[in-house]
Amino acid sequence: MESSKSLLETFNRDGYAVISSFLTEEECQTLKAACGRIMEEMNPEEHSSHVFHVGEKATKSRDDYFLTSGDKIRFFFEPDAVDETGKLLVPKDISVNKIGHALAWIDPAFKKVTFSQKVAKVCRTLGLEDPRLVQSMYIFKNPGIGQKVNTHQDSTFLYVQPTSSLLGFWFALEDASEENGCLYFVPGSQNRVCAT
Ligand SMILES: O=C(O)CCC(=O)C(=O)O
Repeated sequence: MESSKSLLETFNRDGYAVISSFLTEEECQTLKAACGRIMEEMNPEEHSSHVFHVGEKATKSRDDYFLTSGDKIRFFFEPDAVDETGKLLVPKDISVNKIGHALAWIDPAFKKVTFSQKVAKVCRTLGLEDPRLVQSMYIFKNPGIGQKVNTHQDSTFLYVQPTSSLLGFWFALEDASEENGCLYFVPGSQNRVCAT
């Protein structure tokens, strides 16, 4: 693992830092299994009318179900996974875009990793003094379905003051590449003001 000093330098310069193999293989499997259980128990009839849109249609997603999900586990479907009545058009296990937004508070497996000593150490290294966990999600990137999320600053979606105080931790639970929907960054873009 990178030293704390170089992690901080990289983060301050680029606005992000990658820590390889941060979670163990066992932790990744545990989180995937926990998500599998949550998906298994989910009844699509209760949730599938809630689709997650990006781009120009994004405002359609910001309904009450979305806006009141901050302390719940809720399911946001891919637009191509359901018809206009909410009927599933694809197998349930590839139908969801994301689960949010309080996974790490509610599910014990996600809570354990999120509040682990190694995450706390990264927080300290980056100079966070009183961090608050305001949102946690599981994002799927299922094959053959889904939308491209364009570059954005998270603080234009999740409003905090000052905007620079918003920090995201992203954990890749599988090897991620451009082919299967990896996260990507624009180095230095933390110093620019971007509109949504
Ligand atoms: O769904 C994605 O690909 C990215 C999501 C994201 O950037 C976010 O939720 O802030």
